[in-house]
Amino acid sequence: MADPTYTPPKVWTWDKGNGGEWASINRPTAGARQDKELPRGVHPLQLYSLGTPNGQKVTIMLEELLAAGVKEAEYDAWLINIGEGDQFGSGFVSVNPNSKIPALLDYSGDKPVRIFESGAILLYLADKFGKFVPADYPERAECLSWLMWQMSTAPLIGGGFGHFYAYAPEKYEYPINRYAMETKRILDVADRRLGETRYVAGEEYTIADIAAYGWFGGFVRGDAYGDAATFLDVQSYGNLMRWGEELGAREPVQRGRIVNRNGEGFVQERHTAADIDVVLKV
Ligand SMILES: N[C@@H](CCC(=O)N[C@@H](CS)C(=O)NCC(=O)O)C(=O)O
Repeated sequence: MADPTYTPPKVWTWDKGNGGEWASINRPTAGARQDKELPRGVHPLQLYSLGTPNGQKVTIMLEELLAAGVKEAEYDAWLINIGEGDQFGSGFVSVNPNSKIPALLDYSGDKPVRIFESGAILLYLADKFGKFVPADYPERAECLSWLMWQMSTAPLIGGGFGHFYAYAPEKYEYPINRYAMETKRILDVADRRLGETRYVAGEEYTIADIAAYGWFGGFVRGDAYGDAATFLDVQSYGNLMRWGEELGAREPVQRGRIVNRNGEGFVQERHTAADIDVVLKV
């Protein structure tokens, strides 16, 4: 049972046994924990990821690019098992010093380019291929503003609400209330915006939608954090539901969502389109 009268000590120290779903991999230090090279496939784009909300953003984007006819967006997607600490291997850390999926290497130029942070990867791919981001201002500013907004909200939804609602060793009322309120406020921002425009950044489908769907898609489908959609009454956000159902019906979204995940109906690693086709039976 948590101590309800906890008083922080003058200097914080790490309590290894503090429990919770991710306790075994969490440490208060950065950097590589073991030597481990990353695998490399045949395509210029090498993605190291896991099909979490942040990981799905990138595979949805790559599938959208391929569906739009961009053949150069062919990619190898390697599974990084964050539960087993793959993100702390030396190869992964050299691509993302922050040890979090997703991370991308682009070998198409003279020198490999590394990109980490899902928002940066979306923008890199959008700019590289000239798709899903407006070229001109003010539309570009609107798209980037909503993209950054999404990036800023994800830790509150995932690290805040999702952690305390689904993963913490006990249900604590204070943080669940705090982050449920904040998550509902964020859902309301999206709902109001989608009451004004068809897509998040305006009338065009952009990387702002792809980023937002990674997180809101689970609430719209009702598969985020157990029954969190009921707890947060997500059905009441009519504009968000309309948008989420439209995006969920897009074939590239359905393809990207299943990549780098274990289990039936999912694709652990993607190296060709056929890896996904065979699972979706298309
Ligand atoms: N802001 C980062 C967040 C990435 C992130 O939090 N990734 C999580 C999975 S969704 C992760 O790799 N966690 C592993 C860890 O914390 O050790 C992004 O959007 O790329």
